Amino acid sequence: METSVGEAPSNDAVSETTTTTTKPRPWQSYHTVYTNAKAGMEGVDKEKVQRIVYEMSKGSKYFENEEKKEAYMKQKIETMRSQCEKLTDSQLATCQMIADKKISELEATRDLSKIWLHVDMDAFYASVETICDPSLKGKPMAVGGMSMISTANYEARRFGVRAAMPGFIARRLCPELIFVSVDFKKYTYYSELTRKVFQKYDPNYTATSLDEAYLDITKVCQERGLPGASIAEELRIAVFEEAGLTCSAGVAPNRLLAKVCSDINKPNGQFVLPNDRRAVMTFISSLPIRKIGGIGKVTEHILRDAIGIHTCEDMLQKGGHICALFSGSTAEFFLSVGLGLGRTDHPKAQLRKSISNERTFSATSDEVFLYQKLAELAELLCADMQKEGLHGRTLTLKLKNASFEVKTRALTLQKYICSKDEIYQYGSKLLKAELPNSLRLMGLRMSQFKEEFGGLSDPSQKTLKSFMHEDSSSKIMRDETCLGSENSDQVLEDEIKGVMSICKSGLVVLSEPHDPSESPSISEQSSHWGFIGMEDGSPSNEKVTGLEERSFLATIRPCENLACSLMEGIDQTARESTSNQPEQVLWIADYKCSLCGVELPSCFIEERQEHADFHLAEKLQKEETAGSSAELLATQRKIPRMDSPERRNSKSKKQKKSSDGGVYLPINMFFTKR
Ligand code: DCP
Ligand code: MG
Repeated sequence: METSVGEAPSNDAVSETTTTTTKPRPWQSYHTVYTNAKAGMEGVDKEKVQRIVYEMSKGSKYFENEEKKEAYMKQKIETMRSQCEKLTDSQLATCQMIADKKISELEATRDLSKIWLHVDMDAFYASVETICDPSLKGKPMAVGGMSMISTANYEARRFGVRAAMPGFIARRLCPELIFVSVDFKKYTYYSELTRKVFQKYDPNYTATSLDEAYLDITKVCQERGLPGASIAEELRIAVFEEAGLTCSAGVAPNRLLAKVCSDINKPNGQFVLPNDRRAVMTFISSLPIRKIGGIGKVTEHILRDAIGIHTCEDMLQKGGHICALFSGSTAEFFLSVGLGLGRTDHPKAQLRKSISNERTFSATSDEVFLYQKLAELAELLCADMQKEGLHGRTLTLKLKNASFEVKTRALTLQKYICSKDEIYQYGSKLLKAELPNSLRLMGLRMSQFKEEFGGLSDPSQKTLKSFMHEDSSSKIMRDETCLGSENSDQVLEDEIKGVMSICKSGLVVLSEPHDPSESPSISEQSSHWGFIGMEDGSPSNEKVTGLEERSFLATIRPCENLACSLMEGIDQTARESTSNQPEQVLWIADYKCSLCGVELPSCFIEERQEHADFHLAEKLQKEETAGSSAELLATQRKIPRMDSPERRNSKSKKQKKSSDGGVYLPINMFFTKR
């Protein structure tokens, strides 16, 4: 078992192959979730993985969407860069003062009195499968099938095989890969065994998924006069004795750091960060920002390429830029990351912030059908709201067009509503403005609930807070939209999208000034389908900030217009614990995919998006297969069974039988090509 104390991990361990030839290598800029390193992928030839993933998905809708996301990110970086250039010295100096003030305020909140332990099982599903079938030991194996794998053991990871990757790509990377079907009953059983152990160390432990938990071990350390390292070691041995599984642990003064630490010595290891400010600052000084829960690919790239922030410490060095360019809550989160701060209390149950539903259907511009869909959604939303006694006043319509472009349109009413007729009535107004359009998905979300659910009892009665927000139209817009992204991992969001106008009806209508056709991904990125509010924090439930701070910083920020025109938000997707249907996938109990049962905790932001994209691609394929001519069916789409006459006669060498009895789908059959 590996144990260590102290230093921060180095940047992603996956080796970057340097190029010596001048041949074009388009895959080098093709970064998907599949090409991200996970524990155990040290030494993987990243370029090879990128090339294979690129070649196997090129031309597919998935690929196109990835390209759009990439273009979106580049655009964000450019915008941010040009905003940086526009900052005058005096603006920067003022922002630096604001940052310094915020840093000292944050520093004053540092709590080093708690010892947190984050435990994460090693290759969980794969390890459970290996216990059940010891013949798998030492062989590269993945849990899942040809379409999607849930995890891979460490042997397979050496080939670049990882969770959320389609199985057919994994098999190309590792031809001898063994596939084992997912069996949640087993994982739940083993998870219960591990929890029995956690319970002994912290009866109030918080399990964030089947294989992960946070434990406050302060008391047990005190009572037994043992350091966190010993308790962690003991707990890991106890888990092994109880369940026969290894796990890794991180021990630190707060939850955010404990999570980072648990990944450092994976598998079967632990890392302890002492409860000492200097130790924390040293650890954080070289910690790549991507290691922090809540900072994903887009955020990482924007901070790195536009502002030059690579490590957590850089957040403090560039505090002036951060305060100039981001809203208060985001800036505060970044600065707190720079200080290595995180939550030290037990996460509390969160109030529902929104309720939503959505439906995917074959792309159509038939308005009768679309209004009928809207009526169904209104009825469903009304029923869901009634079950919980909710009355809301912000209604958001989400649309996805035939090319995967997502946009949201929201309106906020002066009164609270809950009836299906009212929802339909206002939903129709939003829909009407978007037609004609060919759509494949529609969703409705209600937020801003009555007081008992977190809203104001009388919307016409202003609190000081709402008054401050209403001081600036951009603030209203921001708080109403609180743009979160369901797309990939980005912390950042676009604040500029919304323009507010007061309609004759007295509605405050929020709309996006951009023509979504110009940059489709932008509307998708900016779509918020989570909840409104800032109660929650990063994926590891780190509290970020409240609205008070947001308005405080907004009012004193010298370049409000700049800040408003830039990015904001803290990985809303990750905080989307209350949304019913974040994508076309419904996450049961916020972690289990309703369509296939794959478990993805809310912190698997990229993976969730990829997973949702996968189902969409799958659905598209089915739709188009159904719509295709019989000839097309026979020649392109139909995947003959291994034992079918067509298959036996086929000369194709690409189709292989998977170990789980399924049929190997080559990429061009799996994804719908244009
Ligand atoms: N999981 C999944 N799909 C993903 C990621 C994870 O279904 N995209 C499931 C399978 C994993 C389990 O969740 O076994 C736990 O996820 P981890 O990220 O902790 O991955 P592992 O436990 O498999 O590996 P390790 O923690 O050793 O990196
Ligand atoms: Mg794990």
